[in-house]
Amino acid sequence: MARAVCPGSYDPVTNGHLDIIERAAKLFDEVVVAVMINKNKQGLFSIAERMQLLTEITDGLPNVRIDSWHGLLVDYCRQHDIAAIAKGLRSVSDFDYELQMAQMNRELSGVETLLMSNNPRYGFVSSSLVKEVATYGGDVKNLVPGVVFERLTAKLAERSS
Ligand code: COD
Repeated sequence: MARAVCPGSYDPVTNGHLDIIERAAKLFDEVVVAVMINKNKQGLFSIAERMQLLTEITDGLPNVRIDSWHGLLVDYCRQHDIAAIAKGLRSVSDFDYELQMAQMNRELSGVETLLMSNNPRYGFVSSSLVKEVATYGGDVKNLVPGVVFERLTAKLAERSS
């Protein structure tokens, strides 16, 4: 079985992420979307909330499952018999960083990385920009799945009250 992992912080998942997950799901028998836990970084959404959002938006993709992991991505790949990491590329700056990680991951474990060109519609979209724009009242409705928009709006309202 050909398995891939789509790793990320997903705080929160955006339409750019979803596009990559959907396309990876067409290429592999199974795709695991792994929410990587960074204990030094306080997110807006908890790991459980990010996983719940990912579960809801990938409901229609039967070969996609959601998991979380703390530690090296290559250790997750080894433990789960995953041969490929699937990621999206937005820009030249993404490329430099992603190439470095791809080479390190291959050196450490032999796991290959598939870098997929982003959907140009979402080339400027990142979780951090979405959060910043939404915090100041900007409209991010077209940049994230509907359920993410609802929870993001609710969370920001809760925080400011
Ligand atoms: N369009 C297309 N793709 C996108 C978009 C978009 N608009 N936005 C994001 N992506 C893709 C990118 O491929 C990105 O890599 C991925 O989605 C995840 O994005 P984020 O922002 O949710 O997550 P990051 O960038 O914080 O994730 C970094 C990782 C957690 C994947 C990385 O740090 C990691 O693998 N950490 C685990 C520890 C480890 O193994 N470290 C050594 C690495 S060599």
